[in-house]
Amino acid sequence: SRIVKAASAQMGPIPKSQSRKQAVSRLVAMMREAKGRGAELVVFPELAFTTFFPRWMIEDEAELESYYETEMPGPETAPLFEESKKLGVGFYVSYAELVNEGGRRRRFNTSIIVDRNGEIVGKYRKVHLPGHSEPQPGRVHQHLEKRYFEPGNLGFGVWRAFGGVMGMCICNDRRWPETYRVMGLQGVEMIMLGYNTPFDHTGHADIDGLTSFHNHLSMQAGAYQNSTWVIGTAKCGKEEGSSMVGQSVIVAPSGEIVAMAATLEDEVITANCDLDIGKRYRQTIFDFARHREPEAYRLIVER
Ligand code: CDT
Repeated sequence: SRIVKAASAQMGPIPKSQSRKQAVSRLVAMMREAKGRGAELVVFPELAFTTFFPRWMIEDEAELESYYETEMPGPETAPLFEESKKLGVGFYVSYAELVNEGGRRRRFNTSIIVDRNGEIVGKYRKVHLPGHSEPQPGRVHQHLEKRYFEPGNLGFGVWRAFGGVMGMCICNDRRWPETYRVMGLQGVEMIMLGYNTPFDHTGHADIDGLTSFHNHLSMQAGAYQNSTWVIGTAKCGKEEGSSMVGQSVIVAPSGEIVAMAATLEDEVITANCDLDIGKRYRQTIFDFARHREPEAYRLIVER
């Protein structure tokens, strides 16, 4: 067996008034708790340093840019990296990224994997951006990710770390089978992801009423069909009037949930994740080399 002692560190709401420094100290406290329980890797939520700002139409550029990171680590996020190195605990975290690339300012919803020495080993930019680019009339909370980010341009990579093959994605990506399959084809053994999922995310009561079910359905299916562990971490609870789903989970390659958060607050859950469980699935029912029929899938990559 190849055990990765992993934690999901769920966050309760981050109010608009909460500083990055305060958010980072919450993350550091949970990293310490995870370490105390033997974890070597902690998965934090999507956009974990600030409130979920895409819920507002923000016209003031300076205000909008205040939510983005221009360097990672930066002065306010550095304590998380220092703690990581000190404790020997790696992590996944997501943040809004502002960069000069190709001669222009670009904004992405980004995540990184940091190893046990506090060094960044992998970077991902969210591919599936939900919501709208213009405010929608009649919505209590907007969801303007399409306005504030451009689709990720790094694809779905995997990285050798923590004794296995690690992958990542962000929130809405978890609902798309292609996300998991592209990493599955690269032999991924553990996928880390963070999410912010408001209970009113579609505006249709019949769909929104199934928010918790669809949250787990997506991650459990992705794990099973690709023989991989999935660790999904929420930012949840009532944030600035928007209620968001919790139930952060650690899902085994069997598709079974082996740990789940019980609150809508800052909460650490842990599991000993044996990467060799995935191997068993990959060598039998999901032996891609023997059983896949790519010729029949061509439509998948058509526009
Ligand atoms: N953050 C994020 O991607 N949330 C979406 C819900 C919003 S859809 C308008 C999700 O898929 O959970």
